[in-house]
Amino acid sequence: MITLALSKGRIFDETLPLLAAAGIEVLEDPEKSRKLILPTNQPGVRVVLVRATDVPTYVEYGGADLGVTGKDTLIEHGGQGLYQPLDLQIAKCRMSVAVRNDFDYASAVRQGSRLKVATKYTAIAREFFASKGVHVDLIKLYGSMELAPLTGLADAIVDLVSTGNTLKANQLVEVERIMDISSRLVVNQAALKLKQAAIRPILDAFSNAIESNAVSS
Ligand code: PRT
Ligand code: MG
Repeated sequence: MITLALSKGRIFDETLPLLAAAGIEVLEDPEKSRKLILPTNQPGVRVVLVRATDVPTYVEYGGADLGVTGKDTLIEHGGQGLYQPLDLQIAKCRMSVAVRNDFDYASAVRQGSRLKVATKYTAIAREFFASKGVHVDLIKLYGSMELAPLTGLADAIVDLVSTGNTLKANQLVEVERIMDISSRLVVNQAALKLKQAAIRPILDAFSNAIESNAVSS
């Protein structure tokens, strides 16, 4: 049995076409079912639904053989011990710094002021501001980062941006792009060896599907 860990929402939705390319069809809709283990049309393949940030943990410890997870999650929670063979080019976004549109970020940075930065991504934020030589006080949040500059909790946030609509709706502006983000396939090291015959064709099908998407877009 091959177990694939996915999180509900964009990662699940955007992985479906890749699975289809490998001949795998998930037989239940996670938005309708309450099941956490979803069967597929292939008796030897199942999908488990976990929180996005738990995907690396499931795969590392063998609760799943394969998983799909954002580069943000891999950097923040560690991808050590995971084989990362493919950038799937899905769930694309960017990690950025944003501030209130009336906040003079350039001057604050130039004057060497201490910035208060709220984020769920403290490792990425710490590393980014350290590399710029900007002093920061990091405030760890678990969601709704956009609220922090509006309430005076922080001067800036570090968060994922895709369309930019959420920032705009909250009078925030993107002032720096830290890195581009997409989702990766991660594979349990032992499974890769022991279940090669089952895993290899999935990797190949995914990789061909990514290539033809790249050609057509
Ligand atoms: O939401 P939940 O707390 O359950 O978990 P999660 O946020 O960890 O998972 P999920 O499913 O929301 O995101 C899973 C992965 O999708 C992330 O780890 C990213 O790699 C990727 N991804 C791609 C995104 C976005 N795009 C994205 N736009 N993750 C989150 N967002 C959020 C962002 O944080 C911000 O609040 O969407 C909002 C901004 O979107 P725009 O379009 O308004 O700019
Ligand atoms: Mg989310």
